[in-house]
Amino acid sequence: METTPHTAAVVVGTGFAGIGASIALDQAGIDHVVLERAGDVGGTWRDNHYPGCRCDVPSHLYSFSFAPNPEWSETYSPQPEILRYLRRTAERYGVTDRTLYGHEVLDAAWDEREQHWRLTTPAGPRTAQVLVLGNGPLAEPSIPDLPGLETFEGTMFHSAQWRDDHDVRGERVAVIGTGASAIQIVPAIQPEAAHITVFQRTAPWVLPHSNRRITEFERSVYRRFPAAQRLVRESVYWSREAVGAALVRNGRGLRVLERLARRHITRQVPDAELRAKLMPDYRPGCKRLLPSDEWYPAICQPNVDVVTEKIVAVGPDRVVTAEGREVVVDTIVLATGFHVTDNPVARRLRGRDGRTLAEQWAETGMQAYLGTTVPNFPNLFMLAGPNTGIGHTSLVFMIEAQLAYLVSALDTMRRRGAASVQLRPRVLEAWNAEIQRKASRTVWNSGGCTSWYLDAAGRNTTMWPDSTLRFRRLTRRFDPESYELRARAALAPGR
Ligand code: N01
Repeated sequence: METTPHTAAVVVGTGFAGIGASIALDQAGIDHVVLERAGDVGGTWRDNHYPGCRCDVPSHLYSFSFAPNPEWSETYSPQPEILRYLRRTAERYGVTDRTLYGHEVLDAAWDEREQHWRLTTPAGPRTAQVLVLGNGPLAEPSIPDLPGLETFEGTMFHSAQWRDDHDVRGERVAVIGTGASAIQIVPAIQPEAAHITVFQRTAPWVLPHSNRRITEFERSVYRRFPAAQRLVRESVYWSREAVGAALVRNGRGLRVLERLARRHITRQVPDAELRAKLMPDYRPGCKRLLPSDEWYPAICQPNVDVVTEKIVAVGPDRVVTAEGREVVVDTIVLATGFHVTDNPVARRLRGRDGRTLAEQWAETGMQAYLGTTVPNFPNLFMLAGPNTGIGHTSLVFMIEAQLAYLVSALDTMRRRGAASVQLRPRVLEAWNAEIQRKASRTVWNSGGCTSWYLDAAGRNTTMWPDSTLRFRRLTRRFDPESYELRARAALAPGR
């Protein structure tokens, strides 16, 4: 009889979170596999490869603290370089050897009797004592519910599913959305497309960018003196933290950002009518602040139009607006974001009482203690989970903090001979009350915009409303008193 493969832990996904988790577990001697639905590592940096895609957080910070890369070519790296970095890091630390590709987790159910997770994948079932989710909040493209979208006969794709085989040269293109993805795509394709119509529902706040090439001299210094790069990383961290404080405090700091952004648009958009269209009507930071020196100049080109009228229909060859405008296009790019507050993965996880995480969250909204653990889901550790989002700095910092917590938890389990740890409901209640109280004062909640930071009920279930340093302090060590520990068998031994 065939036995179901079992490992002490299973990690889901191979973005920064999954790769980081696999490295941390390996270093802690925990036997595990990594399940990846695609055929390559990289997560969001593999999937998002649209023209112009690059990170808007400086790479000296947007990388693992334990794997600096002295070879970054620019201060804000383009996507291919980040993907190469992730592949290289995954290979160097053996993650690729532990990864099973084409293994999407279709279902995961906690088995209370056996004290382990039962997973279903296209390659068959697996079990694992501990489940680490590194599937990421920005993984499931959100396709807008526009009447007639399915009748469009031209080429249409989401920004995260860019069709490399499709050439927009000489085409009439509609770009729907003006978020972080769109503002990178439009300047990249503007010189080639015959015409671009940008459909803007909400104008973003755009700040001047400070990207520049990193000289060969600087790189040679980083190669020879890694401490120099660590110093740069520190200084980037603290300057970003200052922006974070402005967003959280929602006070005077935002006025400085607003002045900068207003000066930027005034300098770059001479046409007063267009400028009025592009001027946001909410506080800066309420939605992600977007750095770009190329967005406004691209928008000002004669082959680009900005349409702010609501889209009411899509036909076989056109987009129709509420004011009766019909824009005939060859290609539609849906730069419309992701399912964040309604992550479909929550529907695939079944806890101790058989309910899915989506059902558990239906009443409360997404919430997890330290963005990591939830009651009724023993031995489940989420990375980049609820309220760990930060727009101003590197998510990799938050992920590394969570990894310290994970390793400390597994160490506690091993030392105490615990088969499982389960969060006490009252711990989550108190945690979430504090998060919501703090979030209510931030610009994300009260800045006068609607965004995916808030769920349908208006709760902030995504952003971390405090300093990232505090998050790191809170996650430094596992706190067993917040959990119920079940002692049935020791955590399966390591290698
Ligand atoms: O998605 P978004 P994104 N009709 O959700 C509009 C990360 N990221 O892919 O603002 C018309 O921000 C929507 O309008 P509105 C980063 O965390 C990072 O651009 O809701 N428009 C908005 O303009 C970022 O925050 C980098 O009114 C519709 C846009 O589509 C996250 O990914 C680079 C619509 C969606 O913007 C998501 O960014 C890129 C509809 N029905 C992305 N539905 C880095 O550099 C939606 N919209 C690190």
